Amino acid sequence: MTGIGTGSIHSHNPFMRSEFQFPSGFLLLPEYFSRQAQENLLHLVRKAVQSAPLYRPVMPRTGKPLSVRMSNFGPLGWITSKEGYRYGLHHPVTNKPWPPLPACLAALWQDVTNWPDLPEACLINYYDEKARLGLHVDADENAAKAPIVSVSLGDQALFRLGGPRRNDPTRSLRLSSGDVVVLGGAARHCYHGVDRIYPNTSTLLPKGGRINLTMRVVGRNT
Ligand code: MD3
Ligand code: FE
Repeated sequence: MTGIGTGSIHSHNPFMRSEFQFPSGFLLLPEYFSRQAQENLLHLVRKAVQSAPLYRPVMPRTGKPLSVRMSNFGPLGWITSKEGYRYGLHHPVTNKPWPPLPACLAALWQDVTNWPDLPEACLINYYDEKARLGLHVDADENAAKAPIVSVSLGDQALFRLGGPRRNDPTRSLRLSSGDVVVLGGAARHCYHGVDRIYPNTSTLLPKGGRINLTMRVVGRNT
């Protein structure tokens, strides 16, 4: 079965890939934050991780550690354990409440979304030069229609965005320090991950690496 008219040439031809289309609701705002604003934000993250230290989360079931280290601004924080993923009121190591969301992040949320409520959780991810984040969907929030807003600080990352199914075509883009990404609508439910960090691409963090902040509305009963 070769050639024209078999009807199967497209699906079996490895050179014929379906094309990536940006999901609706995906918005990249390059350099939303000035250098000065990035330094102010970094200072706030540093203060937060003094009381809520970065810790290495583990995969549910296997207990395998992730390479990304995490903390949160509250009131709620996203935490992982062998029992699974959940949102909780306390830091898993110190058992203290999470530090509050800084006003400038609340202001960002109000500037780039139309969502009536403020986010309850802001996950702080720290990537050293070897850290990665595998392709996943964010599905632990009850408020599935609320957007997510992300801020990148420090070294550039190769970010990969796919579609609602794991095997959908993907597109890679570099996220740089000061960039903001808004994930609303369909984009909110798309697969995504971080394939690599590009060392020495920013002078913001003296020891290098990348910080990503993601604000989320969690919703009822957590
Ligand atoms: C696309 N963080 O914390 S931020 C995560 O760079 C996460 O640390 C990545 O994925 C990071 O869960 C990506 C941008 C982002 C956040 C949430 C999304 C992109 C998204 C949800 C759906 C689709
Ligand atoms: Fe995610």
